[in-house]
Amino acid sequence: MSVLQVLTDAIRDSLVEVIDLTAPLSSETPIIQLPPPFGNTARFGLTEISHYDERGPAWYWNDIVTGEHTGTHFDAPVHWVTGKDRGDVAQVPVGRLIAPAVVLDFSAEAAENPDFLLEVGHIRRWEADHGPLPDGGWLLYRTGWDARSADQAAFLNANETGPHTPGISVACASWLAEQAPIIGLGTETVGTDAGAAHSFDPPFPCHSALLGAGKYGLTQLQNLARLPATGAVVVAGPLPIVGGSGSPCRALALVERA
Ligand code: 23J
Ligand code: MN
Repeated sequence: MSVLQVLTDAIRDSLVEVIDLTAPLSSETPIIQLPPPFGNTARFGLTEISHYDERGPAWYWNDIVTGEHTGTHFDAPVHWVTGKDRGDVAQVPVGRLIAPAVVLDFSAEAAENPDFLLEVGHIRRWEADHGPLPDGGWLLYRTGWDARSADQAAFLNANETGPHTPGISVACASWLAEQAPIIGLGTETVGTDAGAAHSFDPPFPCHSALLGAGKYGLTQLQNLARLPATGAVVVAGPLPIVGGSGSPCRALALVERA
């Protein structure tokens, strides 16, 4: 039997489970909030065109309003100044949108400390137990933050010193960009960087290093708790927005059930 026949049979028979990693898109979906003087992204919104009425008696449809970086979304290299000469979201090779993924679970650490930062040593210890990070695949960073995603205030977790959400250290971001074989980093938080990363040196090191190295970001993921540490396959579907810096994205995982 062909590989694809085996796969589709396995999905039909629930030997391969399809898990949705995507947050529902609505006007309630949390968005990042940058301080002045920076610009901010739009909330997701629907504008009704017709609803089986005089504007269209047999059809319902909407226009959508959204930022490229609203909700579960894909960061393309050109999103950051370090990647300004690299690809936009329409130029991501489609073969990279289906890739293996590993899940590193630091939800206990993040529950203790919302500013928890992943270090290279954490990844090295994880690799000692589970093997190397996947060549051409995703590092999905579980922090438990998806449990907060229905509530913008809890999700951004900001106080007078700014947002406090878990992330990746400067050294670890450089290492993931330059040394690790991954194509990208997926997180449960509003962006790939820690809430406090505005004051890191350099600021926003995940964006800076990974996108500068031509790697990708995938954010506001859900249901990583349902994935195994190794062996999942991620299917990511950003829209091919010509010239776009990113896109809302349907992210699915395929997981083999024993
Ligand atoms: C612009 C500036 C800073 C950040 C971001 C965007 C994101 O997190 C994003 O969605 O790419 S941290
Ligand atoms: Mn983004």
